[in-house]
This record gives sequence, C-alpha cells and structure tokens, in this order.
Amino acid sequence: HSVAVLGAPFSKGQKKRGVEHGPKVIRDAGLMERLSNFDFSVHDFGDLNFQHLEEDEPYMDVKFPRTVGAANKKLSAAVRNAVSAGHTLLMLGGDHSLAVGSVSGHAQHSPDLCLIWVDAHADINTPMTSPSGNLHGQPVAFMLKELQDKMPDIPGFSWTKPFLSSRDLVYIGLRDVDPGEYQFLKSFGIQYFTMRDIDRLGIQRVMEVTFDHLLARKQRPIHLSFDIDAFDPSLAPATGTPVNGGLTYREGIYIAEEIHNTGTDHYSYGFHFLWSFLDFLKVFDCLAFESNLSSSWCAGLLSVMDMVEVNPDLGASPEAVEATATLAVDVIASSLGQTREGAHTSMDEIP
Ligand code: DIR
Ligand code: MN
Ligand code: MN
Ligand code: MN
Repeated sequence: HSVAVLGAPFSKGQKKRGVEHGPKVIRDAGLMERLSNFDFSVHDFGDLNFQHLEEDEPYMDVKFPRTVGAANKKLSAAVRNAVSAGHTLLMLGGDHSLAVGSVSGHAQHSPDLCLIWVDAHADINTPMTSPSGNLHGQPVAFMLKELQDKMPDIPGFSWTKPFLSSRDLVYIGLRDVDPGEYQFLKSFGIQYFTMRDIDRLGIQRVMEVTFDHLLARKQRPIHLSFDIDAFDPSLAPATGTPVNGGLTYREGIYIAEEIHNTGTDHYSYGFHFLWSFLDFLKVFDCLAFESNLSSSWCAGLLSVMDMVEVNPDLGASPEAVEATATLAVDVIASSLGQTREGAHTSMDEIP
C-alpha cells in the first residue's frame, strides 16, 4: 500500500493572501518524516502549478470564477490519476474551494465514495446565497445532485457535474452556518453535527452515528475533507476564518483515528447488516492483519484526505503558525494510522 502527497498552493477561493503557502508549512512541520514512520510507502507528487487568469471578471458576486474553475479542473485530473494508480491520496491546500477538484477527481474513480466534511463552516453556499462571494464557502454546492437546479452555470466550471447525494455526506464541527446553508442542510436532510451536538453526544457517539449513516449498508471509500478551522482558534490560529468554540485537540485526533479504524475490527458498524461477499473478504483481510499484531498496516476505508486552510500569513507569530501546521500533521498522521496506544509491533520484533 502507498500514500501519495500532493500540494495544491492555491488561494483564489477567498480573499486573504497566504493560504497558498499551506503545503510548504505543513511539509516544514515534518510531514514526510512523520509519514516515513509507517509501513506504507510514500510518494511525494510535489505541488501543482496553478495559473492566475488575467481576464476573470466576477460572476454575480463570485470572485475569480475561471481561475478557481481551472485550478480545480487540474486538481481533479491529478487526484483521479493518483487514486486510479492505487494510492491513498493526501491533498494539501490551499483554500477549501479545492475540494471541488479533489472530491470530483476521487469520485471519477470511486463513484460510490462518501464524504466526511470536518469544518466550522458548511461550505454549501450557492452564488445566490453566498454572503461573501468566496468560492471556498461554496464547494459542496458544486457536488450535490440535489442542488443541481439551484446552481447557475458559473464560468470555469463547465467541466464538472454534480455527482454526490446529500445522504452520502456528513458534517462535523459546524458552528458558523449561513441562512441559505441552513435551509439546504434541513431540506435535504443532511446528517450534520454542530459543536453543540458534539457537546451533547460526545465525539465517540458522533463518530458512531457518522459511520452508521455512511457505512452500515456498504463498505466504501471515504473522502475526508478537513478544514483546519474546525479546530478551536486557540489550537489553529493561522487560518482565514477562525470561529470560537471549535474542536479540542483530542476531539480532532479522535475523529482522525476513527476514520483510520474503519474497515477493521476496531469498529463494528457493518455487522448490523449483511455485507456483500467481496466487501467482507476485503475487511477480513484487515482483521487478520490486526489480530496477528503484525506490523502490517491496514488502510481502512480512507481513500482521499484534504487538509486545507492553513494560512501562515495569518499567524500572530512564527510559533502560532508552527502550532497550526503541526496540528495539521498530527491529524494527518492519526488518519493514516498513528495511535495513542502505541505501534502495532509484533512480539518477535521486541529485543
Ligand atoms: C462563509 C464563510 N460561510 C462564506 N465560509 C468559510 O463565505 O460562505 N468557509 N470560511 O471555510
Ligand atoms: Mn471549509
Ligand atoms: Mn471553514
Ligand atoms: Mn490500524
């Protein structure tokens, strides 16, 4: 098994400069070194090169539509290729408008994927409901079939068509939802967990319901789109739109660990239902690895992960930037199998 890393230094989905340096600061926080501790091989695909288009008039209130559309078209092809080649892909943003390319590219290879969106924001505005005109607040609207007739033809986006059902999406961490977004969440019956829901239920129950909702009928690839602003600003200050009252360190790490644990015996959601025979064999493979206590790494169902909105220009100090980037690396490592209980080492490797 292998993990591919792809940087997407892009910032035109919002107005603050600096988020294009996200891939660099996340790498500088020791990403590749951390990934080298695992059993899988790591391929660094470097950073994509994005053009800034000169002629790019706003569409309605939407800023840089052609520039954002072209960047996402390029990212979409790169993600499709990496996933088709068998890699688990880690996409480093950049702002969250990149999810249009990342999730659509993933869906071209895996049409049955499900999407877990960890964010303070729902990012489901259309150009008509957006209070800001920023495309990083709108990526989910490009994906959902249910929003098809509410989305106008935005220049730069003719290459992508809606591909996701609202039942295949779960939000975690919401606490700043615009009026139009709230209407969409409610009218499509989207499963979401606000910070208040996390206060009430606890993060363990939130993850249990998330997987019951997405995976109980069928094991399938997970796309995790992680906006660093899901965390409390005290932990992740270097980001464009911080909102008080976010995830604790432990809640964020728990989300990541549980996503890694999908498809293994750590979690038993699927046993309520009959898996298809092939799905069962795939999971049985993982069970065997884990119960041997062998160091064989089990991928779980995570197939693509976005880590977005780390903006080093917005930290009050170098320490604040480093803390934010290190937090991003910690979430990535936990999503890929780092555990708090220690490594899965076999007895005969111990001296
Ligand atoms: C707001 C902010 N809902 C908007 N969105 C952000 O501009 O649509 N998303 N910051 O991450
Ligand atoms: Mn976001
Ligand atoms: Mn956000
Ligand atoms: Mn594991």
